[in-house]
Amino acid sequence: MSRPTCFPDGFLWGAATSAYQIEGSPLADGAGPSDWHEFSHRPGAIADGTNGDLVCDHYRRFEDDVGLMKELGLNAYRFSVSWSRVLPEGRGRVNGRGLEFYQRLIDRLRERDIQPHVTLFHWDLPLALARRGGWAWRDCAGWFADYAQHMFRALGDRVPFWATLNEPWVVVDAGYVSGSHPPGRIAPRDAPHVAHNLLRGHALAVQAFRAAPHAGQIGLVVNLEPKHPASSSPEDVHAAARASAYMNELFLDPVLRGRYSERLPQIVGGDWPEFSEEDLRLIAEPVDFIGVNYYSRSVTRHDPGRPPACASAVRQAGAEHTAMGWEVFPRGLTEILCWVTSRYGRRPIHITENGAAFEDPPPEGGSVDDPRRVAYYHRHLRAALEALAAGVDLRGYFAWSFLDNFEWSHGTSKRFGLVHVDYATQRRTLKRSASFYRDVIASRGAALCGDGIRGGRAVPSSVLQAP
Ligand code: GCO
Repeated sequence: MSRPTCFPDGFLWGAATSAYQIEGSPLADGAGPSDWHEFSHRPGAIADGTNGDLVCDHYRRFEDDVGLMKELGLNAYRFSVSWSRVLPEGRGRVNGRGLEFYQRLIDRLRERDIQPHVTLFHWDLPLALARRGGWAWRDCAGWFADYAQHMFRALGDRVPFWATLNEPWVVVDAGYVSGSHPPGRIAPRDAPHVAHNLLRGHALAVQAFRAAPHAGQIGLVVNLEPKHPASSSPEDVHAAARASAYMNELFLDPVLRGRYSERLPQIVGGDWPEFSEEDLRLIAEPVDFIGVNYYSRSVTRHDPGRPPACASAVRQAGAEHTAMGWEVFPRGLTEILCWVTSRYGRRPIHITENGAAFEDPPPEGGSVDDPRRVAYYHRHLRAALEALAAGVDLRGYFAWSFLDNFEWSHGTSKRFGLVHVDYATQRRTLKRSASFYRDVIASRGAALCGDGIRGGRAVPSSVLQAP
């Protein structure tokens, strides 16, 4: 197969955000609180004591932010809807003013030829539903589908791409295994039920989408990472396989193969619940694309002290790590996209998140010098090209993130943005990585080929432009 040196026509060049991480004004205009609003105000829950009350103030500055997206040349923007802005109690009464915010945002995007890629659930659950048991409760799936239906009715005519859930694995693992996200419980016995109800909610929403004539596409967004054994010992090899089943197969197997991974029972000590055939048929409702969030790989060793997979990650001495402590491992992106294609068949994939937090210097001279992020994007976009060359049906790439934002339990201490945000003044400054990405987009990827970066600095766009 000939090696593509640029991305296909119609490729989605995007950046991503999520509602609670950027919007601010979480209770404005009749919105109800979300579980993240409640959680981030618990003393000690967020490492730096920040919360989502203001963050990027995107709720009030979205028009300017859309202008910046245009400057970068994005043709797509992935964001999420805050469920409790639209349905303050999570179900029942619709808050028209909350809905209007998303209508206006989408209208602005469309005026600028930026395609909206809308995620319905990026972790912020209406508090009223969390108090009824949230995703651990079977009814939550139906509440989610009702909310999804409101959104399809209101916006279905102008949204080409919908994602039901973002990273359901994190909802399960951080919410119910480690307890670092809401509900902040260590309740491993609930975890399979939470996973199952998320999947049922996803599928019911897809059914609701199919029930009305919509031109758009709908998919699911998962976080994936290759799990490489730390040694060739059978213990570590098995640990890596378990960790991969737990993270990579838990959601994709039931959606795309109609059953849970055969390795799951070993992971939860033989205790994987018997879910009904009817549920499994529902969950396998076909989707139009898979969204893959990729940040790193994990080098894995056997660790009985770390249930449920009894595996833990080993830090690679000598490797480059981001400010999150994640190894920079671009080849893993090619590997995981090829793995999805070989395990589940060739199907449309969007890279719905990829990016890195680094400790950036402050803005100077109207820019922020972030050579390590430039190099990160450069190498990962090359890895995406490799995946295309290997036959992966890759349709889009979304940088995480458009803006510096509220990085969940880390608060605003970790900066992932292409655009620097000064939280005190709300001033936005394009980082060099943003200029680099703009040049890549303008050349449809040709800027990546050859020596796109030198010494960690982006070369001027005139040099990068393809002839
Ligand atoms: C994620 C989330 C983002 C995070 C990002 C960096 O999907 O994990 O979608 O909200 O901020 O991944 O950790």
